Amino acid sequence: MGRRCFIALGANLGDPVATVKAAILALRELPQTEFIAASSLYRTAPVGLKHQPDFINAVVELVAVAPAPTFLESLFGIEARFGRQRSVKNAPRTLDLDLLLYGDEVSNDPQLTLPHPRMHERAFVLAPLAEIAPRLAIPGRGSVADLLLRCADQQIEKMLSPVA
Ligand code: PH2
Ligand code: MG
Ligand code: MG
Repeated sequence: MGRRCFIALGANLGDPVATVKAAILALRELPQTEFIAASSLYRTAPVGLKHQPDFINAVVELVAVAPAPTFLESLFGIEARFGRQRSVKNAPRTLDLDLLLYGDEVSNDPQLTLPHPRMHERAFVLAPLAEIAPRLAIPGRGSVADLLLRCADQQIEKMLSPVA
């Protein structure tokens, strides 16, 4: 059986709007997955990073059949195609794809922690997630809608331009 997966997209180098739109298309075309939904794009202030450009963020939902580590490898493949250089942690990036949720799987593996360990406190993840999955709950954390209310101090702006 396939698992319902949510992937966060983020970019703040080059042309981040074009990159995130193209990455959404790449996710739509991943083999052995069924595309379900993409959120709007959001322009967001950097969280936990100083002196970096604003980000463009979005969230995609799809159903995947590959095991989580294999699926994560396919996300790294898309990051690499978009020129992601893995230098220092949290460097500005052309494209970051984070696996937020893989069904209801819970994992403390440092290579792939599920749910994503910081998603519950980040408006740039929760707002696009709430847009496409308003009744979703994060295992161990609570409902996305409730968690988003606690992030009211974080600056994010929903963009009007269509994603595709
Ligand atoms: N990603 C980070 C750290 N901070 N801030 C915003 N606004 N958007 C991001 O995607 C983001 C961030 C680490 O991946
Ligand atoms: Mg990230
Ligand atoms: Mg990442």
